[in-house]
Amino acid sequence: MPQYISIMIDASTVSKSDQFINLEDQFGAHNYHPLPVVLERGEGVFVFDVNGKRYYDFLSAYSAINQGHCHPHIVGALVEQAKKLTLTSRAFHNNRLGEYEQFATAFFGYDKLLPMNTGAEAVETAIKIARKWAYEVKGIAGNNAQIVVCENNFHGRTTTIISFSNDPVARKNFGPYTGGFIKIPYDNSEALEETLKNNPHVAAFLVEPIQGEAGVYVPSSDYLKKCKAICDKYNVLLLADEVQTGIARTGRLLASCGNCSCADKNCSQTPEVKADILILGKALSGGVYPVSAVLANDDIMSVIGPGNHGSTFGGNPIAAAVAIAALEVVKEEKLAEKAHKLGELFRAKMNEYISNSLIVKQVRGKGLLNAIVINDHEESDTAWNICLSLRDHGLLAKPTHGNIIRFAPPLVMTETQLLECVGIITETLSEFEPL
Ligand code: IF1
Repeated sequence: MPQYISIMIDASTVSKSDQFINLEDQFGAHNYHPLPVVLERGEGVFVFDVNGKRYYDFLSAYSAINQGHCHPHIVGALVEQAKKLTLTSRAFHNNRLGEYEQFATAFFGYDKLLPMNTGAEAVETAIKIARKWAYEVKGIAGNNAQIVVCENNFHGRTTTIISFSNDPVARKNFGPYTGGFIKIPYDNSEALEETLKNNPHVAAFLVEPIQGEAGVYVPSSDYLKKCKAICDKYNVLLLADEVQTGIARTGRLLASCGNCSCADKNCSQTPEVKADILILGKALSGGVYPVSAVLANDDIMSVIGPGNHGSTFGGNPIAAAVAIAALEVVKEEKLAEKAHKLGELFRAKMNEYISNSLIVKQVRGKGLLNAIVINDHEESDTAWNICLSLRDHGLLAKPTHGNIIRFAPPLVMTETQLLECVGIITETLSEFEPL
């Protein structure tokens, strides 16, 4: 009997959601363990499942949907461009790429942009540029360049990137691993100085301004500033992976902006710390299309020449049109300012709850990238069960590292909606408090 017939028979006895889940289970590789909910539509801060139930989205596709689901301005740009020209490859020019590069370099304050598609590709690109710069500009002897990274980093899934991960689940049995990386503790500028002082072969320091996957760890406020000064002292490039923290998520256009209050003063285009190489992805397209980018000034980007690097889809006209629209939304709707204000409110409300809670230990984060720490051991299923209950109450979130729940709603949320969500979250949590 053909496979699809057996599925049709299942359909009469199994719930609608379970049918979709079973299909993935049967025909898809098992590289994820999703929360059991099947979504079919999104609008702004909401997603809707196949039964029409509405949820607040508190994951935003891991911060790709900062502009909200299916933002009409971004989807409009996608549709218009898709009807005209979708892909040329970089063998030929297209009439959208240059316009996008001009727009984005002005937006972030760099000379040049190198377009890619996914975050991991952009990280790989930054690593390649840094190594080439080390040999051709800094003068490190061939094949000796080292890149300093942080413990508990998350930069993507390629073989090189997982080589310098210390998450056994992401890395085990994928060797042999790529060499040339030195791992130091996060939020420890002394460790960086110590490493650079003793090693003339370091090309770059690759860092997340806030460690997302590790559980939303916000470093001390002067960490990046100190790191940048140390990097400058030893002629080492600072590579900021803002794939998750960038594009207004943390209350300013870029999280590497430091601890100034530019969200209030609208000075987000002149960050306090300016990375030598800026890595963007996710919300660069508002989650509408895979768009990533690496930005740098000419003294660094000029090491890349024809044939050194590329991608069939990188810089395609749809990506260019979508990214311009996505950045326009960030600016026009003042999403950095909104994330800053709503984030303060969210943490204040959660702290009120935590002061009388036994089940929640802490809330931490910046802007609308936040997490709560559940008072249980890392292997417990409490956080997972809380997320199942949140789902039943109409709010979607996902645990990270067992006992941590990340809360990252779209930035287009209103204050009234945020307060309603705080209500849903605290009510759900109270069901889990010990009696
Ligand atoms: C998954 C995490 C988030 C990233 C940073 C590069 C990339 C990511 C700082 C790579 C990607 C994603 C990937 C996704 C889950 C998600 C994630 F929990 F795994 F860590 F967001 F927190 N730099 N993060 O966060 O970008 O190639 O995926 O476009 O791998 O399951 P990508």
